[in-house]
Amino acid sequence: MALAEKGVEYERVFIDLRKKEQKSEDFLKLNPYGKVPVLVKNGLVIYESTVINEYLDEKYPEPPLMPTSPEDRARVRILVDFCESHFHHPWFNIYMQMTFRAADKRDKELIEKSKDELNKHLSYLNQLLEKGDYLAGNYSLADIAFTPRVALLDSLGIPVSSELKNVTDWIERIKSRPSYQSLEL
Ligand SMILES: N[C@@H](CCC(=O)N[C@@H](CS)C(=O)NCC(=O)O)C(=O)O
Repeated sequence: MALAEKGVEYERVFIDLRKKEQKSEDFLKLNPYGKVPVLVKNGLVIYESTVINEYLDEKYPEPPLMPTSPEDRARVRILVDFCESHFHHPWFNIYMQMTFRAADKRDKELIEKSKDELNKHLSYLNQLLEKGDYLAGNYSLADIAFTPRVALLDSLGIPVSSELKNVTDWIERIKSRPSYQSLEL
């Protein structure tokens, strides 16, 4: 989405996680962590989505995906970290891992616990969204960080409560952006 927002041309290379292609010798040469995404550009290799997105915002400044003041930038970074360290890990990740398992091998208690925890985090986002259309002022890397997670909630069986109207509207707002539409998911 960051690439699309910036209007940078790119080629997507799909890595099949279920086939563990991310742990292949060739892939590990790009990212020793064995995880997607990785940005490859004329021999330059960058991994970790937060680092990739900040690189893209610095390299292609228009349109900006970070605010200008150090204080507002810190706020965006806190939200990106919240997404990574509290929303994705552990709960979203646990939930996703469970759905990868055969139905009889799923831990139902853990599934319910992760749904509850994710909903608590969504309530917090709902509060933040009282102040505006996006998480931290203008559309930013904070919204982008959450996109691959929140866009999947419905299809993963974690419907966002209708009480969290700010969150449902925000997800629709993100999905209606040309950058999201261009992903051809
Ligand atoms: N902190 C990393 C996390 C990347 C990550 O967890 N990627 C997942 C897919 S969303 C992955 O590649 N999982 C496969 C694996 O861990 O083997 C980032 O933001 O880039």
